[in-house]
Amino acid sequence: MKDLIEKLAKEAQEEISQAGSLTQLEELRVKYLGRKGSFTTLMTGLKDIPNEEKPAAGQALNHAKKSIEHELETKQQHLEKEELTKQLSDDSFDVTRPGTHVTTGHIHPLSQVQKEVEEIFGQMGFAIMDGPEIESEHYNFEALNVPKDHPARDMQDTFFVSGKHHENHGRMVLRTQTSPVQIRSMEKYGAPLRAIMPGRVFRYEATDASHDSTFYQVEGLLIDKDVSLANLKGVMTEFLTRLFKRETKVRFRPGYFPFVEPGIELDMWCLLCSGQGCRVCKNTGWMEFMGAGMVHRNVLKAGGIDPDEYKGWAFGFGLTRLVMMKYGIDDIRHLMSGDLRFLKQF
Ligand code: FA5
Repeated sequence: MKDLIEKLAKEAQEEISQAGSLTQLEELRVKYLGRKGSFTTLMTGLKDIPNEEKPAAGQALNHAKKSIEHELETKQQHLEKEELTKQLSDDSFDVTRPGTHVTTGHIHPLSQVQKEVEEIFGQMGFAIMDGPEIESEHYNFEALNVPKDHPARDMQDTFFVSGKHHENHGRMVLRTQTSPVQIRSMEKYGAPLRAIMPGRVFRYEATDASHDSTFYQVEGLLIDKDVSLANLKGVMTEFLTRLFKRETKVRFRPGYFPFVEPGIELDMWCLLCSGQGCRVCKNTGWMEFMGAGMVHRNVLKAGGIDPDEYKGWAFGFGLTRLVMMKYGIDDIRHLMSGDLRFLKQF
C-alpha cells in the first residue's frame, strides 16, 4: 500500500509540474483528489487492508494528499499570474497610465431653488401641486376670468398648438402662467385649500437679459373662510426671510390681473441695500417680486367653490427671476442655455 501511495504521489507531482494551463490543472485535481480520484479510491480501500497496517497507511495517504493539494495550489497561483501577464500584454494595457476622470452631474440651480421654495412652503402647511404644460384655453384664460377677445389676453403673448382643440375647452396652448393649476386644484380638492404650484411656462416674447420665452413660475393659493391679504403679507415675509436667510420686508401696491380683485403687486426689500436705496433698486429700496390678490369670485365659481362661503388669495412669482436675484445672475438666458461653463458654478 505504502509503495502504491508513493508511486501515485510521484506521478501526480510530475503531471502537476508539467501542467500548462488552469484547465489542465483542474483535470488533474479531479483525477487525483476528486470524488472518484485515485487518492479517494485508495482511501476507500483502507478498510480492506489488515488492521495493523491501517495507521501507517492512513498517515502516508494523508501526508501524500496534503502535499499534492499544496502542489496544486502553488501551481495554480503560478499559472494565474502567467495568464494575467499574457492578457495584459495582449491588450497592451498600460498599468502606469493615469485613469479616466469620471464626471458627475449636479442639480440645476433652478431645481435647487425650487426645492428650497417647496420646503419652506411645505413647512407652512402648503401642498405642492402640478399641472400640464400644454393647457386648454379654458384653463389658461376663460376659467381665470379672461374671456375670449378680452384685451387682458394681450398681457401674455401665447404659443398656440396648431391643429389641436380640446373638445369642450377651446384651442390648446403652451400655458403662459401657472395660474391654470389654481382651477385644476380647486376642482380636484375643493375648499379649504392651501397649495403652491411650481412649473414651467411659455410666452411668445422677444428675449432679452430679463425675459425668456421659457421660464418658471410658482403659483400660490390659499382658500378658506376667514382669509385676508394680511395673511398673504405674513406668509410672504416669512417665506422671503427664510429663503434669503435675513430680515426681509414686503409692501403692496395696486396691480391689475383679471383673476384677482383687488389685485396687487408685491415688492420686497432690496436685497443689496435692505431698503436704503441703491443702484440696483434705482434708489427706491424696493424690488418688484410678484403679482397677487384676492381670488376673483368668477374664478372661485369656475373652480366649483361657492364664493359666498369661501374666499382666498393667490400669487404668482417668477422662479427664474428669483434664482437670478439669489445668485446675482445678470442674464436670464444663461439659465436655460445648458452651457456647462455657467452651470458648473452652482
Ligand atoms: C402672471 O403670470 C400672473 N399669473 C401672476 C399672478 C398669479 C397674479 C396669481 C395674481 C394672482 P406676470 O405676467 O406678471 O403675472 O408674471 C409673473 C412673474 O413671472 C413676473 O413677475 C416675472 O417674474 C415672471 N415673468 C414674466 N414674464 C417673464 C419672462 N418673459 N421671462 C422671465 N420671467 C418672466
